[in-house]
Amino acid sequence: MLIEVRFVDQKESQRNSTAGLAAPSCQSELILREKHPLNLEAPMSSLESFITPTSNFYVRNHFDVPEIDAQEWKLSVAGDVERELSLTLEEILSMPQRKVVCTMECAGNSRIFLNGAKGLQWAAGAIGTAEWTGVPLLEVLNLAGIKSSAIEVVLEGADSGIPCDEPAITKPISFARSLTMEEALNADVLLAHSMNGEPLSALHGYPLRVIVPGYYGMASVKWLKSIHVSDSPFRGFYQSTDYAFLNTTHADGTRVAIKHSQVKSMLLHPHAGEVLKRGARYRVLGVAWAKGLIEKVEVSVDEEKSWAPARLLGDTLPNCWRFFEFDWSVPDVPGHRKISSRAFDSAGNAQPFEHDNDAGSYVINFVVPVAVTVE
Ligand SMILES: Nc1nc2c(c(=O)[nH]1)N[C@H]1C(S)=C(S)[C@@H](COP(=O)(O)O)O[C@H]1N2
Ligand SMILES: [Mo]
Repeated sequence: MLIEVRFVDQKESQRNSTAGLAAPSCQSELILREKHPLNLEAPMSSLESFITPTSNFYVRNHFDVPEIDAQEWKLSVAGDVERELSLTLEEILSMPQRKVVCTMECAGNSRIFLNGAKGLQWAAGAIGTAEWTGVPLLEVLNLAGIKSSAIEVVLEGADSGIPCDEPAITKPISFARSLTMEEALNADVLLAHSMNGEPLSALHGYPLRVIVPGYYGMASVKWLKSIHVSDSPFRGFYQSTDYAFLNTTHADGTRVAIKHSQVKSMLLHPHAGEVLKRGARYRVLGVAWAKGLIEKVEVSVDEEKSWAPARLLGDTLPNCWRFFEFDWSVPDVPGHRKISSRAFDSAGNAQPFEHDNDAGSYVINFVVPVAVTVE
């Protein structure tokens, strides 16, 4: 299989960096976090445009990328439906289309800030924003006809394997997640065939993937092979063991799935370890996102004693990140300084100062100060 991105070795990029973050430069290579399966992270320096170029968009795989022949490929729709379907790509492409722009973040993004939590050691670049084109999932569900007994829609990818560090699992499983009926019928949930105007690449789910705007990336199942409409709650591994809250359980004792993106912001300039000129005027730049809309962002340049509003840039778009800036008069005294940003969403949620331990090594959205040196 051809991989169309170039990437740099993680250790190499760490040598040139502070706190494990890729050294900011104009390089656009993804950082290799794991070879088998392939996991790639965007360098922070490549996250400054509203749309993330596909070549800089992070890749999160649990298993090897499946090889799919689009001529042979079919999407099966079964379960609690009036008519079972087996749709070719051509048939899907002839259905009503919709474009959705949204930010997608891996639920494990920023894990390095948990200092040793198990899992891939993502810095802050397992995030990106893209324009997706596809058929709303509800169009396919309407075509099949949902029975009144249906409560969930299970979306299954064509990739499979045995998850590592899971002795209880001895046979290959596939990557699958479910949506409640209400979630599945949101017109913005797409079966996407294109990303940023081009057919999906193999790494991003060719020929068809799910896009669930406003949710962490795990909901957006790649290499979709089947849709199963179900009359009972799905309790698959990636729904109720992995990507699930530790101390929050259903009545049957299984864990509650992680779903919505929680409000978060990060600074792009300055980056950790940056050296700033004393007395200079510095344009602090960052980005904030949440499910829904960002209401405001505040910046602190005094160790989080006081906060001042940042200027939000660009238009406000649901489920999309929003850049912000803040003019800082760098103090005239040399020394170490810390800068923090904190986002608030329109649903009234504030970015927290501490990690929610119930989320385990996921949902890492707490405020992380950036340490700089004034010279
Ligand atoms: N079939 C399948 N879908 C998947 C995954 C996977 O491993 N297999 N990873 C999920 C996770 S955890 C994330 S964060 C996103 C990443 O999408 P990307 O690789 O296009 O950035 O895909 C999701 N969909
Ligand atoms: Mo993820």
